[in-house]
Amino acid sequence: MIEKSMILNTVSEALKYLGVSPSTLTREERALLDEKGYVVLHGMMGDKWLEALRTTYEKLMYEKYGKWREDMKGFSDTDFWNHEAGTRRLADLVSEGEAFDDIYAHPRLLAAIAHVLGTEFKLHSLNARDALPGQGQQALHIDAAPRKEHEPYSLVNTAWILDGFTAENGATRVVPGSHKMAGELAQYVIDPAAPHPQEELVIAPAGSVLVFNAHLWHSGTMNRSRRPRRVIHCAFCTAHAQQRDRQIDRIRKSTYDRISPAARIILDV
Ligand SMILES: O=C(O)CCC(=O)C(=O)O
Repeated sequence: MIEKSMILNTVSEALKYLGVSPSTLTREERALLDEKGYVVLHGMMGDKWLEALRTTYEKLMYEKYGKWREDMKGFSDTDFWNHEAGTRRLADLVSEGEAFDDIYAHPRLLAAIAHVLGTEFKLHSLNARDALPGQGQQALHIDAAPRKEHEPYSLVNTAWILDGFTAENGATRVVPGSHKMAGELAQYVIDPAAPHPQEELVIAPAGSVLVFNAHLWHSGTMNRSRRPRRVIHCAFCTAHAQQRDRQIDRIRKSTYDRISPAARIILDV
């Protein structure tokens, strides 16, 4: 248990106090991150926490879009950096509810981030996304700036799966190994909107977390079900990069006071 008054100065110290070490992940999980560029961590959210996350998620979405309905009309998102018609999105959830506090401080998650980025990292963004029925197909893309050969990775993204990913409901597609390809995706793929011959659809139960190197080619797919497919995306960048949402300017005092010193280090506040 970390005392609220404890002084931690670095991510390495924060990881140590959270009990994170390389062996927090299995050898196989680490190998999947290295070779395929992604791994699904199972059983990350228990039933009670999942319910709290879904409830908070729906409350915030209700405030923004009104009640979710299967026949809801597509809308274009006007206040989110990545406009995407037909998709409910929320940005910067850090100070939007206690249920989110344990996401970016989860030891297994942090072990995965440290495996890819080393111990000099911080939260980049904490957002939510779910496509309405009949919507959500995206072109393959990467979330990080293109990397030159031999440059280190700069960003890792994660999808906290609140509704199990199925073959029908718009699961994320990924192209295994593509994180190793330096340069622009357009150098390799003529039509990023088309199915890719090597793509895999990530099928995973609610409560699990997809961790993927943000240089991995990936995209949302169309939600062909009649239900929402809700995820929270929690991304991490290297320590000297700019956060998507600069927490030092944005965090509410009540959030700062509530979270642990280790979580504050991860948020860079
Ligand atoms: O939600 C997903 O399945 C992926 C979303 C994504 O890649 C994006 O919005 O950039």
